[in-house]
Amino acid sequence: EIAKLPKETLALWEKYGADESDDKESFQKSFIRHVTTTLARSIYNIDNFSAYQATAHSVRDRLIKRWNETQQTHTEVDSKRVYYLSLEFLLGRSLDNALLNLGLKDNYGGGIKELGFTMEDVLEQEVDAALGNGGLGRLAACYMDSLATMDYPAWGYGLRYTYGIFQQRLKDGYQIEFPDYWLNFDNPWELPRLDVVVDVQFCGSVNRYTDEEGHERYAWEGGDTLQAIAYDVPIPGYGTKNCINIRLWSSKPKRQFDLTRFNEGQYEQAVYEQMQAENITAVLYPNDNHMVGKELRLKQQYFWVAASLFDIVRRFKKSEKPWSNFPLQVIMDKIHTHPTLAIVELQRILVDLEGIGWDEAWAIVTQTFAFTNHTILPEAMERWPVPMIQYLLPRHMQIIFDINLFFLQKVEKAIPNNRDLLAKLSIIEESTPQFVRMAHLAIVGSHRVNGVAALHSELIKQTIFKDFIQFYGESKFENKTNGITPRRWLHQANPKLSELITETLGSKNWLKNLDLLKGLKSHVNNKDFRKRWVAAKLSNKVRLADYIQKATGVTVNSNALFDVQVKRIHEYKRQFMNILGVIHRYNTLKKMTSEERACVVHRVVIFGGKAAPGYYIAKLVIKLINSVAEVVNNDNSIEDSLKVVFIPDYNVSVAEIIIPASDISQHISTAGTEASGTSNMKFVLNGGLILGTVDGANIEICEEIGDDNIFMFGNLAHQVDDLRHAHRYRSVPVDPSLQAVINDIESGQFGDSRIFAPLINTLTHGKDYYLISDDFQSYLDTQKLVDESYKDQEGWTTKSIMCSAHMGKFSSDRAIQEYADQIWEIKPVPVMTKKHI
Ligand code: H53
Repeated sequence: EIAKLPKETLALWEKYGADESDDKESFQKSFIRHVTTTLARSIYNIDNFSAYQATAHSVRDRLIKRWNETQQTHTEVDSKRVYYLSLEFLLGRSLDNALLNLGLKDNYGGGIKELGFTMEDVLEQEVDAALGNGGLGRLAACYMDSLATMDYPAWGYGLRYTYGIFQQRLKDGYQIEFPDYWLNFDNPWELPRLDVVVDVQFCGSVNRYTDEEGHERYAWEGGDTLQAIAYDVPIPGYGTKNCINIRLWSSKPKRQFDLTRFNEGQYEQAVYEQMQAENITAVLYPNDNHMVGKELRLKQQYFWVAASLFDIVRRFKKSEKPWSNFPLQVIMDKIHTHPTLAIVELQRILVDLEGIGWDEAWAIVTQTFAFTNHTILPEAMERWPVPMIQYLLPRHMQIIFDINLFFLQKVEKAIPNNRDLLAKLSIIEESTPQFVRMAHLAIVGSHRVNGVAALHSELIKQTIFKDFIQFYGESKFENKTNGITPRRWLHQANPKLSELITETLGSKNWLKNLDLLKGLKSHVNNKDFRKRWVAAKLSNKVRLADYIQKATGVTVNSNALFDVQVKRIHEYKRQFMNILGVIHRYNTLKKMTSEERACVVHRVVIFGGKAAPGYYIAKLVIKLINSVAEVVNNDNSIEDSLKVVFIPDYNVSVAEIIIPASDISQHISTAGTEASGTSNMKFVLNGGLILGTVDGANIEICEEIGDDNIFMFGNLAHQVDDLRHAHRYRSVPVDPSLQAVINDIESGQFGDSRIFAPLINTLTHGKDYYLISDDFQSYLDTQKLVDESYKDQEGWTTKSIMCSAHMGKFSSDRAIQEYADQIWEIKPVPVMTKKHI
């Protein structure tokens, strides 16, 4: 079409097209232009926040240019794209990341200084985009960074929640929640696409009819229609022109106003309905690894998959390829069971709207989807009541029943006369009411299923999906160990260490090929290198100590051992065991003489993490941590040998300060419960050691870095069932060291002990489901080993260097490469740079 334009028009586009260069002067020009035009301010009234906005807008201009070129290239090449469907994208801040990935940081840092600001102050102004709860959401963000960096044609699809994960504050040691209205100011990192609007239908009824060719067809009619509006979030790759897109949907009513109602005087009713529609994307559900069966959540899920599929199908149809090509053009990875309705929606589109026969449609659907499972916790398994789906999505419920019927017929044919197996595999749980088991639907509707760490991928085959192996065999199930992006989690979060690594290895290539970190091994005995390694850690600890002072008022000594556990507060993650261990340490210190205490390693125990607002026991753990901190931190008799802090409102930006500063971090879930964990990888990559159980990715980290460089303890996954059984039926005595700690709490050492009774009950009367008693002694013993090792500072430094050097495997680039080659079957598409048209 461009070819048809007159030459003069093309010449104008050439001449005036956005020429956003990357040098310092161009940045300064664009900064000043944004201050005066976009922000309508002047040199007289510009503060750090305005400086942030103007910088962000200048970067955004450059991002958009790359983003446009990427989209144009992908349209022209039209190769297979991967669509990453995730209800959570925990992106954190964008400015620093964009500056580094685009290679603008140095020029812009210098440029902004000359304009009277510092880059540090400007970066501090940005609020986190916190559209996720924890590991799952942050993994999605890391994967988008890798997909962009490796030039893959990829899209993310999610929801644009008006409120992200709540802000956590502390009052009297208790968590209180505040809404996270992150869109208070304009958000320069999104491009509203008000022209990309999709209708999404709910409720109504299904009518059967016969089409012109005499085929029986179904039409879903009536009900309510809402609209999904697209907001695009550009994700720049590192050291490439590629800039991919996350499309987030926001809900709004189809009609702005019900005029009849309005005229009839029912103004409030009309506005109410408008609000109902906007409610769908109002808030991120604040539960991590826990299903809450709220109707609104189901509506969110369908709203999101319906809008995304419409968009994907529309893009495919533009190419005018036959439907059989759909799986050659499109692969969708379902991030956990949240988008499972997409399977049903695609089948509905193909059968009801496109008139394709059931079997042909089903073959297309199953080839199009892959399913990544992220947990085996029973409370996180999604099940929806059949009547709820029937009411909201009547046609989908019929399709689910049909999918189940045909699937069970196949099972019956392959393994006849096994009613028990049929009941176990069925997508429908035959209870009252019936439930739809989303994980079963996800397995049946996908051609591949994978877990997220080696142990987890084995466990899903042995436990929750065991019965499916009987039918499918093992080949449908595989492992893709998680990864993290070294760009954000080392280069950006730990500039001093990043600089040292680059200098030592002679180039920045390690940022795109993390295996190159192995090159650090040959420098492990180099005195100067070691000195700088230690200095980088210390300066990160000083930075964290400052932050702790500001956030909690507690003064900590940067020379102490920093012991960190930051993650969602959950019983299976056992922050409770950590704080019980702290009480044991405290009371041991109290019994020591001053001389004895002079020989112990000083510790700062740092906690951080949010508890789901309705998770009573997790919230009590926070209260206990703070009560212990209060007593310990004010006890002069232990002479600063122990400090305990709970850093409020743990989020991505806070993680960027905490992780580089840790000496040891704790990943101490009950064996078999943490699917992978990803912060473990971040800590070790930054030269922090870990204290962990034999669980999730800890196991593979240990394999890579060697067991000399990690502190592992506790019972193994295969022992868990027997141990639980023993607790349940034989009432095993509580471990004596643990009993002593329980007694301390019950004596009122940390305030009114009645407050903590429900928590203590989980150990005593509650059968200790997470096996704290069974692991407690080995936990304490291993903590002693940590102290001993830390006394040998030289030895510790060697371990720290060896840790980082062996972390190549845990780059999200490796993980994405494996997904791309082995599951998604997609190829990189390098972006072709064009002049302005
Ligand atoms: O997903 C992470 C894992 C981690 C796992 C986490 C997760 C959530 O954050 C929420 C729901 C869910 O099913 C799983 O707990 O072990 O590392 C990324 O795979």
